[in-house]
Amino acid sequence: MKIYFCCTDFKAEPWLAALRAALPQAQIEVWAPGAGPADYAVVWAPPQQFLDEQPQIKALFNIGAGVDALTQLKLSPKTKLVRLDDAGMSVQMAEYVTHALIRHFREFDVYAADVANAKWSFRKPRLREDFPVGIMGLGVLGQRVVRAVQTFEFPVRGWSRSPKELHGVPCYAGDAQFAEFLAETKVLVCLLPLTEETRGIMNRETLAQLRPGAYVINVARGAHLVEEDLIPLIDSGQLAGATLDVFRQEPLPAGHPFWRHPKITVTPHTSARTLRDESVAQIAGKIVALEQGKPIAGVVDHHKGY
Ligand code: NDP
Ligand code: OXD
Repeated sequence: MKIYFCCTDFKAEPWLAALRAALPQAQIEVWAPGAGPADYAVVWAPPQQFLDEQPQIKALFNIGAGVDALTQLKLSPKTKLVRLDDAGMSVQMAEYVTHALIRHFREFDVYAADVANAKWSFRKPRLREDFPVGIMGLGVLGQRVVRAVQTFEFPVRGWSRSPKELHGVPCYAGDAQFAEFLAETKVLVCLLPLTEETRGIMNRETLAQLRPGAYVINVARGAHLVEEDLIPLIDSGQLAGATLDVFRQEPLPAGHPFWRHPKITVTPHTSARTLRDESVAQIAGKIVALEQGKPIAGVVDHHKGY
């Protein structure tokens, strides 16, 4: 069995070593243009040439949860595309989102500024009932974040494409219930896949439907947010601020206004990192299952785009 590794932005050597240890029977190499046909590939943002040259591939394993870098290429709907299914990312996402939520709710940035000036100050306690958290995307990551937010007793609601039943969580689904979901939300968390339906979903019109003084946490993809619309909404007081981990252009350009806005916190696409050992174990297990003709989880629906 032959497997190619074709991952932009990842150092190949440690991945090759881990994959070879997990699948000793396989021949595993870095893909190069013109290379012969392989059975499987481990990919992250591969070039179109790779897809064009490897139409026979039995499955492409994306080493991330989001497959938008692949769905924007010309990809045969027959190609089995498999995304990472948690693989250690959901607990990281839960940490990141609860950290951003609690930092905002408890006004820790204000304390940090006071402490920097040796000022001993207190803020008036706020009520968590006044900070209902709305999570867009109730998949693997969204549902883990719901649980984390519930631990701290914030009211939480969720929105997804298809209806869901989650214990103690009002769930909204589809376009018809989007406005109702937004109207009740004070802290909006985006954990959607980037598809043609979700691109630009956070914009002037939708963000203005949140509760006044709402806060935005975007941990999904930069293109979910119409970036030009955010700062005017914050400066007018309609929004209280935002924590952003993802951007339309990454790395975020040095001159981008998000870097220096006092009410925007920027992190470098790090909310849930791909963990090599967990990812390799998951991918190797799925390759073995496919070779035995067994079904696997995490196969992307080309029609839905995630
Ligand atoms: P899943 O596929 O498990 O979940 C996606 C969720 O989004 C599902 O609940 C789905 O609804 C919902 N959804 C999709 N389209 C729509 C729509 N048009 N309207 C309403 N809801 C919709 O994905 P994961 O939870 O594993 O990952 C989510 C995203 O997080 C990834 O696609 C990626 O972009 C991002 N991510 C970011 C990382 C980072 O470091 N910043 C790390 C990892 C992931 P339904 O349940 O009905 O299908
Ligand atoms: C992912 C990511 O999609 O890291 O997994 O963004």
